[in-house]
Amino acid sequence: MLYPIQNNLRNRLDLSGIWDFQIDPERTGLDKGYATGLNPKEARPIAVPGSWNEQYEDLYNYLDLAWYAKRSFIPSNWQDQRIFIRVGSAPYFATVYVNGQEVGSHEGGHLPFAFEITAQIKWDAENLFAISVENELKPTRVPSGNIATALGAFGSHPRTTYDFFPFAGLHRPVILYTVPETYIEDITVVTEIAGNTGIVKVTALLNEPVATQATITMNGGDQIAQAEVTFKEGKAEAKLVVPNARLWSDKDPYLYDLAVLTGSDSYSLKVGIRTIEVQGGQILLNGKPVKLNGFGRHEDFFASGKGLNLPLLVKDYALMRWTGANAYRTSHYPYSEEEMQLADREGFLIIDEIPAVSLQFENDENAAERLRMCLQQLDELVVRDKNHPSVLMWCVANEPMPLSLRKPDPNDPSIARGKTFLNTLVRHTHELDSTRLVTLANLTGGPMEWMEECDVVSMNRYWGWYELGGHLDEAIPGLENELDGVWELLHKPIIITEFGADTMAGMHGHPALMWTEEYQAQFIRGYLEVASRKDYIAGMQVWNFADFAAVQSVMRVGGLNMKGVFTRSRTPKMAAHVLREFWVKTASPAPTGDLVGLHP
Ligand code: BDP
Repeated sequence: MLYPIQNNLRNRLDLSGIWDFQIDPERTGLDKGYATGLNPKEARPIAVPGSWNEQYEDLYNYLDLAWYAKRSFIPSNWQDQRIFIRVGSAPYFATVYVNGQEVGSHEGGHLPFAFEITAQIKWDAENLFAISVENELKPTRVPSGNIATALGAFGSHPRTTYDFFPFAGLHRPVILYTVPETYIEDITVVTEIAGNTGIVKVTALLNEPVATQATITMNGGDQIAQAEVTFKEGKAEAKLVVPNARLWSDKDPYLYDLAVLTGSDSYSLKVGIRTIEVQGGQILLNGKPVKLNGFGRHEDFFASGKGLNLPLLVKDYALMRWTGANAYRTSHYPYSEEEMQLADREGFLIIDEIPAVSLQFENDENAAERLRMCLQQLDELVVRDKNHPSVLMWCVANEPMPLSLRKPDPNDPSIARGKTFLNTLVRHTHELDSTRLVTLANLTGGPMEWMEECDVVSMNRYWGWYELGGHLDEAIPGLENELDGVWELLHKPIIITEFGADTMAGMHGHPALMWTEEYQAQFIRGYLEVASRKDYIAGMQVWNFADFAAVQSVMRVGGLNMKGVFTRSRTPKMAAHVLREFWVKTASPAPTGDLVGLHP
């Protein structure tokens, strides 16, 4: 699943823009011929990328089937190429039609899929691209909806098991791209370091098991490494040696240009030379301890919903840098590929997560269905993101929970079922990628035995909010005790992947009461002070970077989760300044870079 690029041998045409759109709650659109064009009297304009829920007030809670349609000519000089349509993200189930013919379907949001459409293309007329999408909340989907949760939360609308709005639609660009008849289908880059030398192992695959010659080049300004390779049965491997390699890190995110050139095709990508490992309670980046300080986030904004919003992305990176953050988790699903490219360039350290949020293990049947989906999501994520130096760790689940969460019962069968399920995910991920770390985010009361096979222990903690709300004097020492206990038990690096307090921007109090900016600032300060005394803490990630849309419930004022240290419109709350005090004051010099330059 290489990202589509434009070069002298490959083409791409981004279909982003205004599409026609029509909802289909009766699911009769196919019979009515929507695959060959929507009804002009009923269709309305919609932006792609974007969530439909934020674009029309009457569609806010609509999650059933909807149709998108767009017409486009194809350049005539594409005629000797193979043509694909690629959808960046369409939660949850999408089917693609070209000129009325179905070309394929995909299940699961947040990850790209592509279908070959060479045979369906018309060269002398406009082509019609139609995509149906639905994001129904179902018990066996990942993440699940319309099912009771062990959290026993108040009823919410829509009825998710998770705390973010289930936005729907074509969330990322729809791209047409071409490749030659025989093309480079995949490239895997793995880097190692030996002294000052960088070793870059490249494996390239062709779409056919043919034999051919190729050149692989790594270019880094005045440094060039090159290898001549032979594809045998469609596969070639090379080991490039880069003396005095400039290593990739959060402080110096240096990227080399790697190019694979065969007789008929060429593909290039950015490569960062770096290693990642754990040693005792520390995470080592290029052999040196590193802390992953930053945030849990969401792809979320007014009007665009979960749609790719490039100005927002640039702005958020500048704001994160301003706080001194160097890391974040793609909570609770894979973020856009454009964002991962920015993370490589700007030196952010990423924990890359699949959409396995709030997993339950109530019976074997449902667990088997969810496991199938989680494994598919891991396969698709690792294939998509394996070459990003920014990705240090895969996160296979967020807050999986036993049925007995609220009434502890050691004989609860969902504990053993959950352990088998989660161990399967962790092992599968290690098999897919032995070069990165694997974790899962544990919630308060979640069985610690579920963490045993993880490289890093991720903990989401709300002492002082959901537990001991308002009692920071008890909550903070309680946190310290719990952390020491987990370290004693597991002896692995610990990242607090969530900690935070809902805060109404502009609300103040003395004393600092829950929901005031003062309370959030004290809460975050308390957690960071504890962390600063613990060598085994490998990172602190505040929940959340910004306020975000959640489902309506008595817990969410105006449908928003307000744990952001920035508001949804990106105004800092007091807590953002606390982060800056801890992370900018204590950090080494910031890297240079365009975005960093915006905030000296
Ligand atoms: C955690 C979840 C996260 C929620 C957060 C909260 O991982 O998705 O948004 O709590 O309640 O349990 O704010």
